[in-house]
Amino acid sequence: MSQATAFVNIGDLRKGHQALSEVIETPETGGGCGTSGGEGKASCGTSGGPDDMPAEIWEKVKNHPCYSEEAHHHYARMHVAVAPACNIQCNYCNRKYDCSNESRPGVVSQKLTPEQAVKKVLAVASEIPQMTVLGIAGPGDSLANPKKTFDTMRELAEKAPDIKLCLSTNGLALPDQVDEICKYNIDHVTITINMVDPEVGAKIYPWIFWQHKRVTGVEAARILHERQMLGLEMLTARGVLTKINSVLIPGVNDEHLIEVNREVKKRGAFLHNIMPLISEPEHGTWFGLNGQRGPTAQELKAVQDACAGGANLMRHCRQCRADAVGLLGEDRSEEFTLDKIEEMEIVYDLDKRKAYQDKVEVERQAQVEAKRDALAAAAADDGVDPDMKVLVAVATEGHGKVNQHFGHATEFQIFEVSKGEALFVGHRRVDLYCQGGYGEDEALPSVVGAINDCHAVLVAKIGACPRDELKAAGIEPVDEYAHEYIEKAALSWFTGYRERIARGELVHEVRGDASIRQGAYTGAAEEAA
Ligand code: CLF
Ligand code: SF4
Repeated sequence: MSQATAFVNIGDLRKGHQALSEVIETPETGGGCGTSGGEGKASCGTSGGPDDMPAEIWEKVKNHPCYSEEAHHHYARMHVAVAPACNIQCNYCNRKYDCSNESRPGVVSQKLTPEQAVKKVLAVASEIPQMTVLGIAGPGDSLANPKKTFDTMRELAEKAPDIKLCLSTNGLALPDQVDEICKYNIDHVTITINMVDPEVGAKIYPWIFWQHKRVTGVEAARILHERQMLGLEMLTARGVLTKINSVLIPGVNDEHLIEVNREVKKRGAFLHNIMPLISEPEHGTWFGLNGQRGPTAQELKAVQDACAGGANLMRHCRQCRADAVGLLGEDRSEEFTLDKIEEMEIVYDLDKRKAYQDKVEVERQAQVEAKRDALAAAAADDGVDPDMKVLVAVATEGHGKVNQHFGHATEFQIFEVSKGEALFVGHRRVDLYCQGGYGEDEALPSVVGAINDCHAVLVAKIGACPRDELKAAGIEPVDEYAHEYIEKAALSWFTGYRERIARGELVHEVRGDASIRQGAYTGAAEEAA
């Protein structure tokens, strides 16, 4: 791929965008992803399809759950924890927990040797045919452990040729490893870039380990910044797709991330993933222990929106563990512990995997067509404000459908719906409401808090008690679109909502802010199901 091709993706920042404070104060009906559009293609660029990018790039992203929002409903990834060491210190990281580069706090249950990792990948691939991507994302830095990382990648490139290889790094060692990355066809590289100004960087990174010694302060941040930019430019020149992860730290780098977006776009980054800081005292991080808070849902969305406007912005990141397995948002790693793998019959059957993925593509096409039909229906003039946008929460366990009971949801997907679009704009983790057949009343306020900016919640089923409480909070529980495709369901509900406004049955009101749940337990759904 040419260098020029790599630059097609992150679009222009919204021209003359508002100050962040203005964006945050804008009611959600007037702000949001689509509002910043209108100057080109939809701002949530990862929802792009084959018509939005060159064929060779579509081939690389179409079944990568992180690089394509649409793919994440259908395809899974896994991480192998072969890289324990790190060459820098971030103020949001406590290695006892995990790598915030690419994960939520939570211990890695088992660190693996490359041999164990390869065996685990083949075991997962034989059981989960929709697992299409293997990533190395810690628990330290993949490139601070180059031998373990590349030994794993080399064997997998031979033994599992249909699996895409992916890695994540803080970028310090990246320029030295670009040749190795290309040698094993690692087509997707994530660099965590939280600043382009070393003064800002000094508030995030207390030290780096560089050329056999520890470097601190602004000098450390300057070296890290230069290595990150150089590594990004080198990958772009070699045609490797890059994703930039940025941790949004209120008061430290929030407005600065707009500058980061501009700089990484200039250097050919494919995607920018702005994630909320996860920071609780019990995580033992410097930020957590010193009272640094994470952003609210509206603060996060405001920064993402300010960076949008044609950009490929990732909004579906789940801040995975470094040993996660499954669809984004689910974690099946417990099914694949080393002792369980020992007892498994591992049959890596390429034909079987391909046949399954062909079926997924048929389903995916049906989802695209359902959305197209629903958009046509939503376009009719109904006399209501044509620019109205609302958020809806959706309970789903995959396949792009509204197919989960309210009480079984450990996260809700958030879609911004207007007459012209139904866009994925994020997810909210929640405490599980249903605990073994009965509702956990204490969990309900936290669920309501997590989706408090939404007008409706679309579910497969919901009990009377949570239904009443949601209504009382001004959130409409909707189960009439059970098992329909999400975008179609959201657009159909929205069309009906507008019709009720047009008939004078209800008055549209702006919703409030929502809270971002920190490190919710995501494995509980299976237990409850
Ligand atoms: Fe893993 Fe990262 Fe590759 Fe994805 S995760 S190394 S790009 S395969 Fe994905 Fe997880 Fe977010 Fe990372 S949702 S934390 S962006
Ligand atoms: Fe932790 Fe990752 Fe930062 Fe290293 S790069 S300190 S492992 S968050």
